[in-house]
Amino acid sequence: MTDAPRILVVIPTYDEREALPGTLARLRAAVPRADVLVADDASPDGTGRWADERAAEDPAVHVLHRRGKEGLGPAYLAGFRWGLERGYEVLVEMDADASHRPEQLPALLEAVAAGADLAIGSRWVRGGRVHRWPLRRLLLSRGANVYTRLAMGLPVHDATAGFRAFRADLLRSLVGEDIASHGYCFQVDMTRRSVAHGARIVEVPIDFDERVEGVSKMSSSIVTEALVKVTVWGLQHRTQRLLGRLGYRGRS
Ligand SMILES: Nc1nc2c(ncn2[C@@H]2O[C@H](COP(=O)(O)OP(=O)(O)OP(=O)(O)O)[C@@H](O)[C@H]2O)c(=O)[nH]1
Ligand SMILES: [Mg+2]
Repeated sequence: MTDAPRILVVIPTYDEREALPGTLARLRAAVPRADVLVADDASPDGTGRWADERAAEDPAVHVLHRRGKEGLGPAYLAGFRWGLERGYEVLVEMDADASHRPEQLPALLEAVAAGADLAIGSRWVRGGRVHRWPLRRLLLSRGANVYTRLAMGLPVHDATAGFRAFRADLLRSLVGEDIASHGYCFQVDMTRRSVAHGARIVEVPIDFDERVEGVSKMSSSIVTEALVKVTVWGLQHRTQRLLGRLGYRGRS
C-alpha cells in the first residue's frame, strides 16, 4: 500500500434524508481525502435523490442506487464490490445516522496504516463508550456480544460493530464468498470470516452515539436472524474443534 492509500467510506442508507446531510458534512470535514459511496436501497423519503444532488456538487461523493430494501449486508457487499473494482485500498463501513463519529475515523485508518487488515471501532473495549442508549439497547448489544464470543470463540469484543475499516486485500477474499447475512449478523459473519482468513484484527475504542435524527431500522427479524445464525455458527465452530481434537482434519 502507498503512503496515502485511496479510501472509500461506504454508507448504506434507507430513509436517512434527515440524518445523512449532517453525517456527510462531518465526514468530509474530518477526512477530506476519503471518497464516499452512499449505497441507497431506493429510499422512499428521497435520500438517494438528495445524495445525487450532493454528488453533483462534490466529486468525492458517489451514489449507488439499488432496487429496493434488501438489508444492510447486501448493500455493503454491493458497495464493496463497487469500490474494489475502482481500486480503493481501504474500505470503510459507517452508519448514516452519526452513531459513528466521523471524527474518530482517523483512529481506525491509523490502525490499518499500522498493519491491521481489519480495524473495528469497538464499544466494548477499554476506552469505548456508548452515549444515551436506553438500558434495553445496552443489554441487547452487550448480551449479543457476550453470546457471540462464548458461542463462536471469536477473539473480538464488539463483533456486531458497524464502524470498520478493511484493507482491500482482505475484503476481496471475503466478497468472493457466499455471504447471505442481512442485518446485524452480517457484521458477525464478516468478523468470523476475517478470523478464518487469519486477518490481523485490531479493536479501536470509539464513542457510540444514539441516533438523534431519522428512525431505527432495527427489527425483531434482524435480532432473530442474528440469534439463529450465531447459534448455528457456534455449533459448527465447536464441532470443528472437536473433530480437530479427534484427529479429523476435514477435506483440504
Ligand atoms: N441500503 C440499506 N441500508 C440500510 C438498510 N437497513 C439499514 N440500513 C442503514 O444501515 C445503517 C444502520 O441502520 P440503523 O437503523 O441505524 O440500525 P442500527 O444502528 O442497528 O439501529 P439504531 O441503533 O436504532 O439506529 C443506517 O445507515 C441505515 O440507513 C437496508 O435495508 N438497506
Ligand atoms: Mg443506528
